[in-house]
Amino acid sequence: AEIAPGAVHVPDWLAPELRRELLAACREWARPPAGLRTVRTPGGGQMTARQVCLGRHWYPYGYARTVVDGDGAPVKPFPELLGRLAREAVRAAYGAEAQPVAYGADAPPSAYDTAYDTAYDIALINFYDTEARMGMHRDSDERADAPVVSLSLGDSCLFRLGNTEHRGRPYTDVELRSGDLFVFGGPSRLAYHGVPKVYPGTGDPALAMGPGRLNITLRVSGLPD
Ligand code: MD3
Ligand code: FE
Repeated sequence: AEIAPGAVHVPDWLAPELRRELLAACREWARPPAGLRTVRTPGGGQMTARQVCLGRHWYPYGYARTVVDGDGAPVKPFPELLGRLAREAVRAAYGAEAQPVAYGADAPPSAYDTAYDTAYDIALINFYDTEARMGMHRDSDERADAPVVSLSLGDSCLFRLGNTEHRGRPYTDVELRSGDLFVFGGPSRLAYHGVPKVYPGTGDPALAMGPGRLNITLRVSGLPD
């Protein structure tokens, strides 16, 4: 379903076997060094969702090769499995008609055209316990306009997609469940968004994940190698 221009929700997209594989991989990626960490915000607060990064380390507000605000370790590599998954996800959300006929100078200036030949190179994985939230924000630290791909595992949440002007209304609320895909490109790439609530006990019985929610976002950094 297209929730807003360029924002496409594909419920139940991940095959059960792939959900299990991703959960197991997330548990490995969460281990130190460069494992799960609490993100401190510039105002002296901290995010309630904890995070692990692959490819590049995100910190407010930029990307680094090492965990500059944690153990200082080199960031874990971005696995090719996630690169393939990202390209498949964009194709699933936008369909074959979104495939670029031209790439580069001749391509039309829309994020719909940029995705397929673009190398996804960053994963930000957020771990929500049942109390965790994410306030309304924009993702503007990437230097590329390729769509952000989001995969959800575990407990359901309330996801809020706002507008590109400010944090407030109008917004559209969507429930995200285990296995759902969401792709945010085109006019929605810089929209405000957040996670106001996790719904305890709504998780995926087939996953045996325990309470909480996992979200994997796949991104194109636009940064030099
Ligand atoms: C809409 N994560 O990591 S995923 C984030 O569920 C983030 O953990 C949330 O916001 C989560 O930055 C939401 C959905 C998402 C991700 C990126 C977006 C929505 C987006 C970028 C632009 C617009
Ligand atoms: Fe975000």
